Amino acid sequence: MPSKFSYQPCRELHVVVLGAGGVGKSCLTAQFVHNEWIESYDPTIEDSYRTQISVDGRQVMLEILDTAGTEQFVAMRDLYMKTGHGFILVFSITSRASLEEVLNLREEIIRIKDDVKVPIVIVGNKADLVDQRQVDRARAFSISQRWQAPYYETSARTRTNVDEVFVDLCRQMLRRDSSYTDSNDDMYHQKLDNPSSSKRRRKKRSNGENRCTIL
Ligand SMILES: Nc1nc2c(ncn2[C@@H]2O[C@H](COP(=O)(O)OP(=O)(O)O)[C@@H](O)[C@H]2O)c(=O)[nH]1
Ligand SMILES: [Mg+2]
Repeated sequence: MPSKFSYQPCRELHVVVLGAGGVGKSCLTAQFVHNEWIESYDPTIEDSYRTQISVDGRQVMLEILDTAGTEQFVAMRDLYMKTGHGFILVFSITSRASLEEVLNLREEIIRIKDDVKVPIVIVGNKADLVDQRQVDRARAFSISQRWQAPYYETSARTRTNVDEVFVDLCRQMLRRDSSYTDSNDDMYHQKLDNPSSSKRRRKKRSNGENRCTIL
């Protein structure tokens, strides 16, 4: 008789959410991990979350670091950038300055990782605030094309494109998986049918291979 439990290797991938203060990093992370909208976060809180998702039939354990622009963070930034497998670079469509910050962050990531093909998703958050838009879509798309990194406009408030951002990044990271897996040290087996083994998430809708998504 087949076993009640199936076992499958679960890849652990480290995601770092970066961007200027106030762009919505914590709100996006909370929407993705907990499916909840939290109006106001302590901007100095930096936290990490673990959540398991299924992407194209593969189980992935995501360790998501929601960064905060605190002084300690500046000191630790190199470490996060070194250990992160994929990066979500968030700006707010209501702030041109926050897009400039994303440009700087990407430079820094590439310098530290010494890898121009590092998995990145560019996120223009607060897309619900249409009247306050300061960043043209065309500008963001041209950066997306130059970097060959997908661009999504999201709203953490309405949960628009939130899952899509994380799933896209997962796909990119999985594609590069072989280069991360020099050893099997961080591979482990997880009892998939045991609900207590991790926070379980709904299976994500497949978003095809669209590289640029707008509302
Ligand atoms: N309208 C709107 N406000 C948002 C959105 N995301 C975040 N906010 C607001 O922006 C502020 C900063 O969000 P937070 O996630 O703490 O930003 P962080 O500093 O990047 O982590 C909060 O007041 C949120 O309520 C969004 O998509 N739409
Ligand atoms: Mg925050």
